[in-house]
Amino acid sequence: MTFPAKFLWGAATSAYQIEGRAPGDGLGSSVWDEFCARPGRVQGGESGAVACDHYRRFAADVQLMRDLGLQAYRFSVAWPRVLPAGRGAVNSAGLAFYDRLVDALLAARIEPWLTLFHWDYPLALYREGGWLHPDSPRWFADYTRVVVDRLSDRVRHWITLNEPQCFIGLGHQTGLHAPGDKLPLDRTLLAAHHVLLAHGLAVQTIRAHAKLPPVVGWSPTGEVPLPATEAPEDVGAAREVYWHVAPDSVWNMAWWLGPAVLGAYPEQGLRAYGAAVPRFTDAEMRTISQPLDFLGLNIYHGYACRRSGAGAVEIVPPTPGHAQTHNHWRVAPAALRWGPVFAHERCGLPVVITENGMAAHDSVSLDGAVHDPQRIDFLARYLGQLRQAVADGVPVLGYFAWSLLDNFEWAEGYRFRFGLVHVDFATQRRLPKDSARWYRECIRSNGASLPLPDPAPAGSADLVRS
Ligand code: IFM
Repeated sequence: MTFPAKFLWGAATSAYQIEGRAPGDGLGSSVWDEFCARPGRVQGGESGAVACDHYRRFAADVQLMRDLGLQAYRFSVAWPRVLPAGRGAVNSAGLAFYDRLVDALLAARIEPWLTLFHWDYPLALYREGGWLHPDSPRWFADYTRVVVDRLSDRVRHWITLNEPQCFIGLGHQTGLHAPGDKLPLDRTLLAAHHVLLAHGLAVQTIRAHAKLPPVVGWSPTGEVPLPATEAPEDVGAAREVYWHVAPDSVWNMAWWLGPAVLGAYPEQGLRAYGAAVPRFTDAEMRTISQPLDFLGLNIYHGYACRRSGAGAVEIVPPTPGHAQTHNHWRVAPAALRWGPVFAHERCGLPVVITENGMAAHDSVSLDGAVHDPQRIDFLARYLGQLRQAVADGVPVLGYFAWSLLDNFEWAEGYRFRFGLVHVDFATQRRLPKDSARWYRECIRSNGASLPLPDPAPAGSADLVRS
């Protein structure tokens, strides 16, 4: 059991989390700049003002990627860096940065995977109504056009939006992320509808204007329900939960993948949300459901489900003391099998894991190295399960580790380190962790260096074993 011959190995980052706001380059403000300045919203009052200073250090960072043997690098473009007011005047210095980055990647034989939106929404547009504004899908499409016109002679791989569940759920419904809104459900769903339209228009824009034949997808996320055993009834229970829409939350796959991939909001979701569903037209649904080349999945954690004797679905609590990451996410390797399986069997698209990784208690040891055996163990277990998804018949095209660098973890500030490369935020010194060397060998061998037999048990037995 191996990975396909053309399997692509990469690592991912996002603009606000690493670039920093090098002054004097014409960058506009994003909702995250404003949110970070509000007392008490971000751990330690921290922000992405400097972050990894990647804007100035990108060339050395590309060299790090080369040393790691990366075949692909997923980054995001900061919308307010390109269009400081979100629309209208283009900041040529901002676009020139992405030019240089893409050129450096190609010179290092690293394929650029470009995400158009990873949460740093232009503050000026937010003040005009943001994702609630009926013109917001068009604003995003116009921004997409600017990026495509400039970079599509070299960039082939495009991701429209990263984790809509997060920037709408946390940003607009619970207020834990920028812009910090706590909208009622009907307004939240209106913003979500505009996000879906923005995705569809962006796909159309890419396909209409890209110079190189584009490969287009997007990257939803979610905790994956896992069958407690491989018995068909438990697999069925997990599948049912995977596609379920809870009445008060946008944390699900169905409300996002239904329109974007299958052309319709899910019936169960329409019933669950009821009167809060925005008005929409058939023409809008056609705009949203553009053909995609792949489905990006950001997968970190999962929880076990089973079918009870009475036929109901039960969520199975984890064994006390079950392994967790530093930020208290449950370690659940089988998520990287069942997430792709459930998504692919309904959507029919090839899958790319556009994010996976963990926050660990990383620090520089007395010997000067960063030893992160838990991350190595985590990656080995999860990749073993991804290999199982491939064996199950899912066309998995690639895998992006989150993240290349330790970086700004949103409302958590800098306290959770997800990088393969350690960053000393006082000096900006980069130090590849043990996991970076481990990942390099995994890439070099196309996964053959992973332990066999699979280190993680089948199903999610690791979550429910007592
Ligand atoms: O850091 C984030 C990233 O921006 C989006 N996906 C999850 C990561 C870890 O929380």
